[in-house]
Order: sequence, then structure tokens, then C-alpha cells
Amino acid sequence: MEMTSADAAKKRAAEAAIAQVESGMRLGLGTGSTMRFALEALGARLAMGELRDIVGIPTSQQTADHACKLGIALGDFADIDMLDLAIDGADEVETGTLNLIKGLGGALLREKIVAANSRRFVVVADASKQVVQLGAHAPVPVEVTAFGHQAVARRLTQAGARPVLRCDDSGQPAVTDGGNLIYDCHDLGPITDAAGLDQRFSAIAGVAGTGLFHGLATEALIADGDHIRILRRA
Ligand code: A5P
Repeated sequence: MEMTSADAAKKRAAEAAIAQVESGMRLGLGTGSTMRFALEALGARLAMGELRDIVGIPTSQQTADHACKLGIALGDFADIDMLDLAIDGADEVETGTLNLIKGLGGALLREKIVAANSRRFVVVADASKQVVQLGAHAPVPVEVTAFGHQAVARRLTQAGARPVLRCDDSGQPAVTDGGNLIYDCHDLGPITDAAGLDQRFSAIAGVAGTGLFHGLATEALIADGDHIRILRRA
């Protein structure tokens, strides 16, 4: 099947990020369709012998399974203090701040832990993800404990959101790798204070984490046509 232009762009951005990987690095491995291309590129560099002694911490079971198939060694935070480089996709990337909305793939909590424990965090995305201000297209995913999630939803509404419980294809609540649920919070854009909103949501008992990532990304590689735009945090 022929690759769509969006997939071709994701692949270009992913490959540009994997080109930054050096032997001996401890990597954070994100989740999503762009990251699938990154894992393939990393697996290919390992298979060619261009890289050695790479260990990755996966942000989801899906990424762990794919990485294992490609021969990428995996570890966890029991053995790794700080990652050298985390690579991940995003649903929105704000120009200038590199604040992000993440989590439409459901792995937001682990993705945030990995990004927060990495010296560098490179975001890979196609140009449709770059926005002037967050909240342009994507809702803000909020991961919540299953216990009392209805109460959490009411507090999210009081905090100004329109939370919608995420369901899987069979109509059942989608359960994260951590056993939590996700509310996609709509009607929040444009988000002028991502840090403040994250703080307000995170303060609600039962919220495990939000998909608002601020002050974490150090660089974004945005594929636009044949060109890769490199954005650094202002
Ligand atoms: C996974 O939970 C998400 O944060 C993804 O990183 C994000 O949804 C981007 O995914 P795609 O690369 O599939 O667009």
C-alpha cells in the first residue's frame, strides 16, 4: 500500500530524530504512529551495526512489543537514573514555547514520566501538529483513576472543561497501561496558560496526569513537505 503524504512526513521527522542517536545512549521511546517509524529506523541502525549499547525505556506496551520485535534492548528506571534522549510524537506542538498536547494515543502518563527524566526531549511530528497556541484542534487528555472517575469528571467541568470519557471501539471505557481511564477535555482552546491549566487539573484528587506538557520538549522536528523544520524552545 502506498504511504500517505502525512505518513511520509512522520517518517522523515522520525528518521531525523533517530539520526541524533549515538552508541551508549539511554533512550525514552514514545508511543504512536510517528514513533513506529522511529522504532523502525532505530532497529535498522542497530541491525546495520551503526549503533551499539542502546537501551530504551518504552512509554507503552505497544512500543515495548514493537521494540522487542526489532531487537531494541529495553530497561526501566530501576537501572537508569536519567535518559540521554527521549523521542516522542505529539498531538499539538506550540511554536516558540514547544508546549505540547499529548495523549491521544493513550500513553500520556508514562510519556510524561519519561520526558521529565530525560536530558533532552525531541518531538517528532508532521506539520499539521504545529500550532500557534495549544487547544487549536486537540482536546486535552487527562488520565484519571478508575475509582471515583465520575467525581473527577465533575471537578474537571468545574475547572472549565467539557470532559468526555474515552471509549474503545466496543464502546467500553478505554483502559491505559497503568489501569486508569482517560477524559478528553474539550472547549479549552486557545490555551494561554498551559502550566496554570495543568496545575489546576493536576490538583484534582484522582487525576494521575494531564496531556499538557510544558517546559519539557527541548527540540521539535517538524516535517513539512520534503523539509524538516527544527524548532527549539524560545
Ligand atoms: C500517545 O499517547 C500520544 O501522546 C502520541 O505521541 C501522540 O498522539 C502522537 O501520535 P501520532 O504520532 O500517532 O500522531
